[in-house]
Amino acid sequence: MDTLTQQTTSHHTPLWNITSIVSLFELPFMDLLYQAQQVHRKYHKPNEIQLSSLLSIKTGGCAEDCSYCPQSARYNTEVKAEKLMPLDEVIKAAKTAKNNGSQRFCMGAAWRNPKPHQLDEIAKMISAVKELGMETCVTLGMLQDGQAEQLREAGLDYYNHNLDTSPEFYGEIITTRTYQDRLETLQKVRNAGLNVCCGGIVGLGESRQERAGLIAQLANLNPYPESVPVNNLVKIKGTPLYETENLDPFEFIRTIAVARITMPKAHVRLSAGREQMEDGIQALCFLAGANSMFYGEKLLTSQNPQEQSDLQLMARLDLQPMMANHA
Ligand code: SAM
Ligand code: DTB
Ligand code: SF4
Repeated sequence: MDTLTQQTTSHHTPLWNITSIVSLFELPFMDLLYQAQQVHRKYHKPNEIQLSSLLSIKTGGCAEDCSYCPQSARYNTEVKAEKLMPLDEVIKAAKTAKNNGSQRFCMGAAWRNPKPHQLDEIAKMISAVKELGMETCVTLGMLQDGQAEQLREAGLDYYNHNLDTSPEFYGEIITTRTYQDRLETLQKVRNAGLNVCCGGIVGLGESRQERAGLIAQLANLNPYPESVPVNNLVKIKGTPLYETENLDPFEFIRTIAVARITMPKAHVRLSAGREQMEDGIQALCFLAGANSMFYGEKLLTSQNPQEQSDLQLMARLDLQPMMANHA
């Protein structure tokens, strides 16, 4: 294992090293999927899928330079900066998501980190969504001491904060915050007793070794995240990664399978990128162990499949929505 990985996981003996994870990626595709499906069946109901809806409560104008992101103020994309959404609009969107069958409501803000007065507003939103009987999740960037506790007291169930890619490739994608910053926020979330939602993006131009490096980081978190979103890069015009070459969809499926094997109890979420993905590929993602997805026609700023088409896909695959409160 390289030094950086060792440093960042030095609080315990790493369970997974890069070599063993690369070996999983290198298995014959059918063997890998078979192994992933066996692990999946041991820990999860094989025909259930967890549905989360996303809402961008603060869109655009972000100070960070994440080179995939349409919300960074540094890139000229179609996303325009907006103010924090008022509470009543958030409640309205959450009610709609609930009526459509979603069990978790995730609110995202395009911030480097939330300021204290902003966190007070977010706390109100969390409490209101929680009162509707939904699971709550937010993704607000880096957190200061005490902020995770404030969110937890408001009724937060999950905090999403992604590692995005391997420590080695990270510098090619983001320069305005470090890998260590991300690990520190994740530790704060964990210490506050919140569930951790942490994953990454594939198709950024990283190598297989680097995809394995991301999975190693996630799987070696102690404990590993309860929820692991695997995003396929959505290429947005105006972002530096717009012209990145498409990743072979089977390599994306391999990444899901390796996440499933290394983090057996986690909810592995087939996240961004489904709108651009054929039904057959999505079905293979579910076979590889994905048991969660974003439901609702919009992600944060980009399109997700229409509810009706997802309901049809689920019916064709005999997948049932997971019941709330046991995720
Ligand atoms: N601003 C906060 C932060 O980055 O910590 C929270 C919101 S941010 C948009 C949440 C995550 O969305 C990112 O970490 C990234 O993994 C994912 N994401 C953003 N743009 C994406 C894209 N074009 N394709 C796939 N995933 C993307
Ligand atoms: C995550 O891992 N993926 C979601 C959620 N967490 C916040 C965001 C995907 C964003 C895709 C690009 C967009 O719609 O702006
Ligand atoms: Fe900002 Fe989050 Fe987008 Fe990075 S991913 S530019 S922090 S909104």
